[in-house]
Amino acid sequence: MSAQARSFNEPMPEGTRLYRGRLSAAQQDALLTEVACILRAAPLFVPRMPKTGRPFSVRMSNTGPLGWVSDKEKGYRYEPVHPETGAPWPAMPDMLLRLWEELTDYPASPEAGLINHYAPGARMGLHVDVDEEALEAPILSVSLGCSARFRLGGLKRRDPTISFDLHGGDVLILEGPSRLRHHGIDRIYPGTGVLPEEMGEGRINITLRRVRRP
Ligand code: MD6
Ligand code: FE
Repeated sequence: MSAQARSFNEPMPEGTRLYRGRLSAAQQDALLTEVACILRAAPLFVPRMPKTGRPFSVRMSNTGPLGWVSDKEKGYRYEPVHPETGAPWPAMPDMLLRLWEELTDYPASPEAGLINHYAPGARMGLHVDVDEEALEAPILSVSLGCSARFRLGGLKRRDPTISFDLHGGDVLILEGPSRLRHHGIDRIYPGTGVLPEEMGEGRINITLRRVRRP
């Protein structure tokens, strides 16, 4: 289906902006090439839940001066270095910085680009992103590779949810009154997109975040 054909009539709550097919096929390929390069320097790691140490099914890495990490001992936080290599996170691709400038009004650059890799069967439970000091800043998400079922809820965990699919090239922003909405990924749809060979089958999602107040 073309980006056009699936872009009509998707009412979103205030503060939730969905840009269907925002990246062309060529832009998606170019960004995936940059992500492949980032992942060679900062390999995907398995984050673990605070306290229980239970592994996430999603593997992660980061780009930019700060990266989101989680382990049993210290929990969710931002760190300037990779938890396994100890090296600084690779620089954020210009393409992503430009996308942030074009689509947000925020007066400072994103500091963290969290890269999530979903193999078939991986999912992301309903959560709120609250580890940032700059909660007034938007979070901008870019989807690449396979499509996925995204669930968007309310401010309270048990509020009703809506679901829609995110496809490669889609950009989703949560800001203002939607910044603290619960959300998650129920599943990905294998066979609906391609990633560079070394990443295997699956989906990549990159979320751009401002962590500290400028
Ligand atoms: C994902 N996205 O699409 C997970 N968070 O794989 C997120 O958790 C997310 O899409 C904040 C804002 C937008 C998002
Ligand atoms: Fe999130």
